[in-house]
Amino acid sequence: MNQSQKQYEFKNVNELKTFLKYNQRESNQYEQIFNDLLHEKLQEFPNKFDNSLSLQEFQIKYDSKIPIVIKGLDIDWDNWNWNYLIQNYSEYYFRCAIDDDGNYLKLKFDQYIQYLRDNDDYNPFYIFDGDIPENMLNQYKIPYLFPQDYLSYLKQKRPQYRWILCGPKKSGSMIHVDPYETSAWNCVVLGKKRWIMFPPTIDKNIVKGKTLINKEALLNINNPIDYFSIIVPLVKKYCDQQNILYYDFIQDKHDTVYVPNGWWHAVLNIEDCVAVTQNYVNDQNFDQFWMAFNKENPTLSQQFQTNVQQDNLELYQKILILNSKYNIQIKSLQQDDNISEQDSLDEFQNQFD
Ligand SMILES: O=C(O)CCC(=O)C(=O)O
Ligand SMILES: [Fe+2]
Repeated sequence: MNQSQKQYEFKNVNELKTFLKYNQRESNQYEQIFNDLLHEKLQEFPNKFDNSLSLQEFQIKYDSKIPIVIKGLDIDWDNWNWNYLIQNYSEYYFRCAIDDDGNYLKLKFDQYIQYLRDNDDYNPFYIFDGDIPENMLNQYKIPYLFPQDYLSYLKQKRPQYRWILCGPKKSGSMIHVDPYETSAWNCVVLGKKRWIMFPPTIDKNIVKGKTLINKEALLNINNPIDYFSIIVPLVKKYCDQQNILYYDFIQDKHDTVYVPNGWWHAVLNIEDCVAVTQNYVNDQNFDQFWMAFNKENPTLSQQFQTNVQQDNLELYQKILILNSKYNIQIKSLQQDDNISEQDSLDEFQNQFD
């Protein structure tokens, strides 16, 4: 959220749709396309582990390098079934849309659940909320593979970095790379997702379909079903021809997907789905993070460097070496310098939205 952004709360989905002047195309045609996607035969995902994968092996072989799936990590969330969530959160409002001005649009959870069950939209509203209720936060532990969390040095200036995701089948996320070279984990508590992941080296215009179909056709591709059914086969074909490694796979209930920094990904919820995701910076992606962060968000970078200087001398030394190696001009803030909290948040949050 930045200063000009607002939050609007809607008591039911019709109010929200009226506000957005929302009208969905005929969804009948999407039923068939979605069913075809469900029946597509995918290759077995190769990098599957259970919690016998050691932290050391993860860091050496996979972290910041290769996507993996870890099965059965979220045992703490066994009580998160639909009934439990409805009973405990029906009065809460969750962000399930953003309008063209970047305002956050929230719906009461009991109304959202009704919508989730009744809708036949081809691109349904998707709860994607970085403001997780306190009593929900207490109910999950960060998986043991992700102990370091350097963004915590931003302290109270830290922008949102973890999200609750809840959506009906057909909802999902369009192709993107997470901001500032952060890596992420994503754990499905209920339901199933289909993922496509392409490596950082692939041409951006190709993953976005720009060089693969004509401009007018591309304009209509604004939802995960179209991305998966029209663009994904073309990008996969290109990758096969060019020998580029990609992953197209299903994330089952209680699977945690690890997304290395820089990897492109799109997600389609193939069942009604609840997930939690968190972005992080650690030793493995720090160098890339620091370069990207300075370029895109100088104000917050300055704050970050100042806080690290106070709290972690070893990391601070690393920053100084990177600054000199890549000619990054950054001065630590003086003790009493106070950057505007809002400025720093705006710069960061806009990257995520
Ligand atoms: O919809 C999803 O599960 C993907 C979420 C995601 O990619 C993200 O939070 O950056
Ligand atoms: Fe993402």
